Amino acid sequence: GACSGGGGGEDGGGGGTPPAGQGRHSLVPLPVEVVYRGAGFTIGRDTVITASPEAGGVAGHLAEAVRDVTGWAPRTGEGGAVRLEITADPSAGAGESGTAGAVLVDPADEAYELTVDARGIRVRAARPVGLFRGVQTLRQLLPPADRAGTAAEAGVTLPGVRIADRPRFAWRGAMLDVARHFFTAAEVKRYVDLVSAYKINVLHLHLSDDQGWRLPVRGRPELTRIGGATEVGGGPGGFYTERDYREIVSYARERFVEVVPEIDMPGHVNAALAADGSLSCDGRRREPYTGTDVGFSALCVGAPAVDRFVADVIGEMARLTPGPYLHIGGDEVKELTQEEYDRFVGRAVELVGAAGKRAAGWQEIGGARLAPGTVAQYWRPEGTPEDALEAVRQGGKLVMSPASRTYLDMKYDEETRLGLSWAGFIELEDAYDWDPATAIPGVGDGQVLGVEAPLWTETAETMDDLEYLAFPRLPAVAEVAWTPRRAREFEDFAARLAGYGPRWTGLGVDFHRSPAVTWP
Ligand code: TNX
Repeated sequence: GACSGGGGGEDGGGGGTPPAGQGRHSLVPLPVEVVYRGAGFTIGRDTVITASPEAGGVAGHLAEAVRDVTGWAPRTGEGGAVRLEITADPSAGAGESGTAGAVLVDPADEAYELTVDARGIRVRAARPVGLFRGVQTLRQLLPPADRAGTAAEAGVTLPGVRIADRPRFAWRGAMLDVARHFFTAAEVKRYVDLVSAYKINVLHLHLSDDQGWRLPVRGRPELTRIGGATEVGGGPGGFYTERDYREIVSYARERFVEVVPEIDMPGHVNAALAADGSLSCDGRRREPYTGTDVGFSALCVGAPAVDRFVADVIGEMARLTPGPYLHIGGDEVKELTQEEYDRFVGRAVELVGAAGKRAAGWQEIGGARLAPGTVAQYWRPEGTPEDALEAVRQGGKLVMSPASRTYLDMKYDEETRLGLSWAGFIELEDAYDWDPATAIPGVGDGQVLGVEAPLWTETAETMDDLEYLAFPRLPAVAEVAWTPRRAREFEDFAARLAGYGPRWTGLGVDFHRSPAVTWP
C-alpha cells in the first residue's frame, strides 16, 4: 500500500479542506493523507497529459473533465507536465488495462498518490484502477463546471498538494432498483457518472421484483415482454435489451465500476409469475402487480419448471456479466417454510458457483448452506442479525446496508416529498455517523467486505427523483466506505460537502439542501 497512518490533512485546516483562499477545493471521500503545500499548477491550453500505455483510458477521462470546465481538452502525448504513471511491475497484477479487473479484489489495488507542484501534476498507482481513483480526486480540485462548460476558458489552477490514498473497504456500492420504476440505460449511465465521482466501485442493479422484470433471458421472451411491461403506479415499465445491458456494463467498467446484477428469488417474483404460469404451483399466470406490498409472491420451489427457470436465469446473468458476483436476492419471503427457502437458496448458490461466479444475497440467505466467499447483505436494522452472523460463520462476507443509515429511499424528514419512512428519517448526519465494523456485535473489519447504499424506487419515478434522494447522502455513505474511521468527523465532512452545491447545480443535479450544511 502506498499509504500509512494519517488521519486527515495536517497543514492547512481540517481534513481535505485547503488553506483559506482555496476554499472551493474540498475532497469527498476524504483521502487518507492530504497535505496542502507550496505552489500549485495551472493547466493551460498547451498543457500535455502523458500516460503509461495501460492508462490511456484514464487519461481520456481526465482530458474530458478538463474540457467540461474549460471548453477545450488538453492533448495527450509525450513529455507532458501532467503525468499518469503506473509504477509497480505490471506483471504482478491484473494487467487488464481499461477494465475493472482489479476491482473487488484487494483495496490496495486502488491505492494512488497525487502530487501537484509548480512543475506539474503527477498521479501514480500500481494499476489503472488506482489511477482512475486518483483522477477522480484530481477532478475535485478543478473548479466546478457551469452549464455552458466554459467556466474557466483560460485555464485551471490547482493548489499545491500531496495526497496518498487508498480505500478502507473493497466493496463500495450503490444499488439502483430499476424494477419498481424502470430507468433507461442512459439514466443508469448518468447515475454511474454521478456516483463514480465519489469512488463507488459497485453498481448493484435490482433487475426484477413483483412489479417488473428488466433483464432479457434467451429462450424466455415472455419475461421481458409481459413481466417488463409494468411498474409501480401503472406506468409503462420497460426492460433492457442485451445490447442495453452490455452497454451499461461496459460504460461502468470504463469507470472502474462493476455491475452486480440481481434477480430476486424465490420471493419478489410476481412479474415472472405473471409471465409464466409454470412457475406457480397451480400452473396459472398471476395478474400483473403495480402496488408496493412486499413478501406475497414465491416461486413453486422444487418444481422441475422452476429448477429450469433458475438455472436459465443464473446462466444468463453469468453470460452477460463480466464481474465476479451475481446477486440472487432472497429477501422477505413469507410464502415458504424456512426449510423450502433454505434448500432453494443453497441450490441457487451452488448454481452461481458452477457458473464461475460468487453469490451475493440479502442477509436472509445466511441460514442456508453457502459457499465460502458468499456475500450476505445486511439491511435489517432491528433485532439480532442471526442470519448475517450465520453467513459469517460459513466463511461469508458482509456488505453493510443498514436501512436506518444507508437506505436512500427513506425521507430526509417529515417534509420530504418523496420516499418511505419505515426505517426512520435519514438526514445527512445519520447517513454519515456510523461505523460498518461496529454495527453488529461480534463482526469486525475482517468480516466486512464493504458498504452499499440502496436506492429503492417505489416512490422515485424520474432521474430528478433519484438525484434528490441520493444527494447528498450517497457521498456520505461513500466516505463511510472509503475513509478510515479515525479520519472522519461530521462537521468537517459537512464543511467539505458545501462546495458540491455549485458543482451539482452546474451538472443539473437535483439535491436536498440538508440543513447541517452551509450551502454557498
Ligand atoms: C425492503 S431491503 C425491501 C425492498 C423495499 C424496501 C423499501 C430489502 C431487501 N427489501 O423490497 O423496496 O424495503 O425501503
